[in-house]
Amino acid sequence: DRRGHRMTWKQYHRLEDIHGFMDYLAKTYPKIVSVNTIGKSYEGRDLKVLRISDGKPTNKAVFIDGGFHAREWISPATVTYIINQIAENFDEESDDIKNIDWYMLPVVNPDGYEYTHLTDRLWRKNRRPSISRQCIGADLNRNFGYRWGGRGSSSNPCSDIYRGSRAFSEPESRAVSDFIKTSTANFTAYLSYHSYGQYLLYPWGYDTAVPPDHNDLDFVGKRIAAAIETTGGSKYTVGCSSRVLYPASGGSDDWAKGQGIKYAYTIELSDTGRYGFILPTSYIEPVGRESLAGIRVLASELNKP
Ligand code: ING
Ligand code: ZN
Repeated sequence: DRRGHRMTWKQYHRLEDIHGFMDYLAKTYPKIVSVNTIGKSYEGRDLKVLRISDGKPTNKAVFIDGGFHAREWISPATVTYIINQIAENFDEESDDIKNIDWYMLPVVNPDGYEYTHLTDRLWRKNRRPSISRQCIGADLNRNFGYRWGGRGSSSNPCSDIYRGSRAFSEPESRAVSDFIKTSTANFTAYLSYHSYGQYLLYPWGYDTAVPPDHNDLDFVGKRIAAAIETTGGSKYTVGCSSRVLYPASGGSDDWAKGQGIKYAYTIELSDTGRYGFILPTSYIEPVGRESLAGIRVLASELNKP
């Protein structure tokens, strides 16, 4: 269309529209936006990360992803909402936002995402057949290599929480970890958007233990949750994932924390269960707006000396 892309935040969009939107931003704002394909999914789709940065060498970096689980459509919609707001208004943004290099991967699981649009709306995993070919898909959020294979994950390829045959057996989780590990960016926060339940979760997922700096994670998490509630009214429960939700090993936030990224969170977006995964499109803008308020608070916390 006139704007050069087809994204709206009034509908859920197919992968092609999301990728077209990212490429449009890179083309329109080449001084601050770039798009990098960090790998391919099992079925060969691009894994595209968008970077927004003014290039200051002193900037900290934040990695944000969405779409780990195919059916959680509000997640890619929210990540693209955040991208749109920061990229389109970068010059007017606060120094807190400008002092961060933003890396955003809206769809970690593009094969699953397309499958939920075409065949099975409630699909969760990726689309790689297991060795026995009996069942399809691994849970990408059980496939990361920090305490892989423990509680809250399954060795059964037919389970929705199948962990894969080994840590990073899946091309999608492997690409995320390779990118973060080899990047020269100074990552100090990692956010992974899921749905649903309205939780702001921090490690560890693999066990009910908490990291030594859990008070910092809890403090910043509660500030983010307060900003979300003030902006949009949604109440988020903040806590250690294995305690407030359930134990789950092989999650990306545990792995990010294990890499030394201090503020590692999994955020379960709206709602609390009325619609669940099938969240009406009228929620996209309100959820995006309040999530962006949370991001602004995170940025201000990261900019404190
Ligand atoms: N929830 C996350 C899941 O992967 C989670 C919750 C994340 C628990 C990280 C523990 C650690 O099960 C959804 N909705 O996918
Ligand atoms: Zn999820």
